[in-house]
Amino acid sequence: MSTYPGAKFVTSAAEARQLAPDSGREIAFAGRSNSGKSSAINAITERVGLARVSRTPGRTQLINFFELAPQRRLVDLPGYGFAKVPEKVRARWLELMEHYFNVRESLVGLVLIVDSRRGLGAQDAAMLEWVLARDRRAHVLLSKSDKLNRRDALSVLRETQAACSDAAVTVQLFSAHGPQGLEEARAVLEQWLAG
Ligand SMILES: Nc1nc2c(ncn2[C@@H]2O[C@H](COP(=O)(O)OP(=O)(O)OP(=O)(O)O)[C@@H](O)[C@H]2O)c(=O)[nH]1
Ligand SMILES: [Mg+2]
Repeated sequence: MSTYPGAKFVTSAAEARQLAPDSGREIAFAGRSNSGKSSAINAITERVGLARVSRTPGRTQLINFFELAPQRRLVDLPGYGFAKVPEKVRARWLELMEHYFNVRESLVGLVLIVDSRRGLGAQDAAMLEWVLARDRRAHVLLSKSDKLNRRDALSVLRETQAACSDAAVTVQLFSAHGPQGLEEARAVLEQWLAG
């Protein structure tokens, strides 16, 4: 049975005033477009199709809220880093993200999804700095680890751990398809959402 049998979609926000009520605790999932954010949410909650896995990266610029239990949420943030997006869309993304991270008191931590074949990029690092500057924790999922052999996977894990030296950041290998690292990821979320 799912760890979160009551998991459900709550609401989508395209702008600041549409955010879900800011109470309880929530964890945000961020990352490049196509890095596997929605797949990670589905795998972790064991709910196929809870978050929509996209075929057209970067098309939806929405913040999607999912409730695991009363007052406990996961948040699927719009991806960044995709090419061919008008400057206007990029500017709106930045505005919405800044607003979200500045106002959100219920935000306890960020799960940053990084495609293990690409490794940590400049925008990922900037995102980490953003949340650390706001005294939140971060956990990096090196996603799609099923696409790498064991040696390459361990090497990207070590490189990323070395790049993320802040004590508030942890890193693990993860596959939504493998599956690999599901229990490790769930344990982090459980701990963050407790209390
Ligand atoms: N092999 C493999 N493919 C994956 C994994 N996770 C996601 N994918 C694939 O990667 C693509 C993007 O996955 P999504 O979960 O939609 O990624 P996203 O980060 O939510 O993308 P956007 O919402 O567009 O920003 C899909 O084709 C997924 O099937 C994984 O662990 N392993
Ligand atoms: Mg998605």
